[in-house]
Amino acid sequence: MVRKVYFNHDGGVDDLISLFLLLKMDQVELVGVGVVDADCYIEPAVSASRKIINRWGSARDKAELQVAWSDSRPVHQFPKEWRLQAFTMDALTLLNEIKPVVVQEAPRKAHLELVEILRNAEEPIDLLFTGPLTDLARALDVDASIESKIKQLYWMGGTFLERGNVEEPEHDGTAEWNAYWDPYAVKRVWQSSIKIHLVALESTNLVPLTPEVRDAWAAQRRYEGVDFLGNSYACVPPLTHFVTNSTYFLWDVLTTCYLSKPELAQSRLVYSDVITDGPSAGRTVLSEQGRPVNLVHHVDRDAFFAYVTDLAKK
Ligand code: AGV
Ligand code: CA
Repeated sequence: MVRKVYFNHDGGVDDLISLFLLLKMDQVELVGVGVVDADCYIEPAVSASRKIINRWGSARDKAELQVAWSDSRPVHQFPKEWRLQAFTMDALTLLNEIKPVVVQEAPRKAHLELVEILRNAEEPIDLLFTGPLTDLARALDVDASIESKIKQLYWMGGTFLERGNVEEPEHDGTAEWNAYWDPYAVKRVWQSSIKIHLVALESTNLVPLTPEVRDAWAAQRRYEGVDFLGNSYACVPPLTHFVTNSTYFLWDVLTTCYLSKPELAQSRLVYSDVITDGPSAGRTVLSEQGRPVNLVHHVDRDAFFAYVTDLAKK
């Protein structure tokens, strides 16, 4: 059975690898891609997205799938060093070999494009968000009736651990970055009745990029897609001695793989809320009065990496 999926991302290495893997999944049909100016610079991130679809998309993808620019703005901006990685991705030889790039940009801003896609949908669509939730929050504000067209939301974001991954002045370190970038958007989406799968730091902490993973990909670089994985993850620092603020995990790739293969991971129902202001801005908290979310808290690490590598070989 083919599933229709809308993908909204923010141009990081693992966001763009997620797009690549979605195109490799037989059971997924992408119906739209939106790019947010968050953990990237939007121009190279839109460009790299179009090139990835141009190289690995089906004939239908190349003719019909469009990439929309978001004009959503941060409450808290990402560090520039991380945002610059999109330029390296866009310049990889694998993305610049095939010309012309026929994949089009969408005619509307990303959140309005999402409204349009959902309004025109004959059946409910799955949403995959691997950056901040701002475009979804804004789409719901434009037309709340689109909720009925959303099957489920898969979001990389949040954590209920004491330690998040934000290390910024005036913050207490309890938040995850996608939630911190726009906590109000999380609050808005939490107020909806959309079914939410939360791929939080509980599970993504189990899938760091390591030198062993890199070596395994290097050994299989004769497969074009595995070479793409290896070159892409060459842009970011692995876990060697201990976890630092820049250590890279496969956050978004885990979220993308959970969408198509939930048996890789374990989840449980929790009730949650989000703090929007003050030193804990962006922190997701457990609360009996909160809304239900399916928290993905564990993953079979080896099965996950095997699945990613197998998809890339296809
Ligand atoms: O918080 C994880 C999110 C994911 O969507 N992003 C990166 C992934 O795309 C922000 C982020 C947290 N730590 C980072 C991040 C780091 N060390 N480098 C780049 N981005
Ligand atoms: Ca991301």
